Amino acid sequence: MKKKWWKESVVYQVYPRSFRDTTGNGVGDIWGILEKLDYIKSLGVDVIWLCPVYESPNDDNGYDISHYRKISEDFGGQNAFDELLEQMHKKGLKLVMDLVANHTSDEHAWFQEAKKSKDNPFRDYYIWKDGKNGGPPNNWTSFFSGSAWEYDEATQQYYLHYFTKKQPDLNWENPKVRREIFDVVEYWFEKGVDGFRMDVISLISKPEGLPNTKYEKFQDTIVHDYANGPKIHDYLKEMNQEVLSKYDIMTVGEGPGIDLKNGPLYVGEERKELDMVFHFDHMFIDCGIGGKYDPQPFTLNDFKQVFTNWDDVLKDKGWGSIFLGNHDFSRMVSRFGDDGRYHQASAKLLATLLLTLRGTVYVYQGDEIGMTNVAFDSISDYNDVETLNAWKEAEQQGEDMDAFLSIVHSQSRDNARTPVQWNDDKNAGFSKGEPWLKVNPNYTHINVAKQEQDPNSILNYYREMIAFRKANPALVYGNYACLDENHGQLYVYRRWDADGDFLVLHNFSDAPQTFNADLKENNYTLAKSNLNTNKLNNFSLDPWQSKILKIV
Ligand code: ISL
Repeated sequence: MKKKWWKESVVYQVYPRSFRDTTGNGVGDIWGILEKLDYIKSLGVDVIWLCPVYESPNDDNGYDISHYRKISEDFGGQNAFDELLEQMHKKGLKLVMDLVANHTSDEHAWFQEAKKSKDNPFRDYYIWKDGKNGGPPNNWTSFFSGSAWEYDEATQQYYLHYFTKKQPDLNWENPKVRREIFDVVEYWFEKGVDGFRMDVISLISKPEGLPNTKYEKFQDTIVHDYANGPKIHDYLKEMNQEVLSKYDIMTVGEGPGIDLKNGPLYVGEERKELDMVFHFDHMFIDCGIGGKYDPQPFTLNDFKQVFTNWDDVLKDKGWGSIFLGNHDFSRMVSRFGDDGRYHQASAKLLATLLLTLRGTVYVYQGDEIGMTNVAFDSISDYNDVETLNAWKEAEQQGEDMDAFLSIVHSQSRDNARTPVQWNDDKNAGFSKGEPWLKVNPNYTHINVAKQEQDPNSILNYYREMIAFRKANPALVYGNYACLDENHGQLYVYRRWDADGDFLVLHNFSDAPQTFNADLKENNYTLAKSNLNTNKLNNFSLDPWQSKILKIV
């Protein structure tokens, strides 16, 4: 496997709206990121992925861009951005931006033109169709509830929007659209940006003829109808050739509908498309027919299988990305760990997991202190458009709304968007004003300032684990083999190459567990654990314990 800086990097994801507000308007800003740059650097990470900071009416918090070359004044404008890039580079940090090119905002100049008339030169930048039998052109639904089509009275046609109706999909069939996007990418690379995370890039090529979907489960519709369209790889190859290949940058494509079969097609090194993708196999592991708002139990074995299968399909071909949370899902410790009694141990276990798998590691802001889900009493405290639309739909369908509120508590994207908990001052030290989204009341005991003081904190454990990974390249590049596929509580794997050999054990339960395996031929030393333990170099684990054993 060829060595590359981005394979060895640990990426820290910043959702700027919730990171740190320096102006008191309740919205995080780039000046706030600058203020905390030394903190980010102190984690030992190499790259910041910055969620969208462009001009936007914020129907979907910046994922609806109205100007691709302008930094939103809410976030501090171009000056703040230039300063951020300069300071980051001085400190040896790289900056990856978010490219949202499946759709624009309906307030983007292109769409404003496009909707003027059927023969407007920009009409073909978007996907317009006549209705059928007095309704939309097909039965597609939006990611955020309701039809994926919006009727435009003035020109009497529908336009396609996979997300909100304020996020019309671009028509990538149109070479002018592709040129516009490639120019945007080039514009930011020329400014010195080090890469792009490409939003829903798997959705840019639409299926021929836009046929009705026959699937009941939305996840299936995504895989079979919306994602991986017939021209997707042509478009990515073209983008690579036209612009990506000319710079020493990294790309990670976000990919609903990317699966084990097509994943390697996006990131195969020979194919020259993208460097990495985010697949969602583990993130939708608990979704039922109704999708995210229809949560179902899952097993640890299914969870392990996802990582094992992906390592298997990518090894020797391309490179993976390892993440357990982002701004679209609930908090990883609440979801895959235990945010009650074993909060600290399980948050550290998940950190150990993240930092010992093969692939580039992405840490989402706040996870390094074990931030948890929140449970607001009223839907009026929620902001996320996905949550609010799902709520409206459930109301219309006459669902039990008390029960639905508890689903919101576990599933809402706002779980990951509550402001970062810096200290126990008012608003967790996030803002002197009224935060755009309430802070999680547990900030009084879960916060950065407190964890800075505690050598055993989750925060300091992240620092240690990041340093540990960097000191042991076998954890980055080494082979991976899962050793306990059928154990319901343990996840045990080996990572090895010429540089080192490790056995990594995790106990995903609140009871002690022992790994029974005949591995006696080796000698083990305990290289790291998330718990202070006296059971050193054996295979017994306390509740939510991780151990990294060095094989000598
Ligand atoms: O959040 C999800 C499920 O609840 C995902 O399906 C998510 O909508 C999907 O992965 C796409 O996410 C990305 O594009 C969206 C934006 O709202 C998300 O924040 C972004 O990460 C539209 O741009």
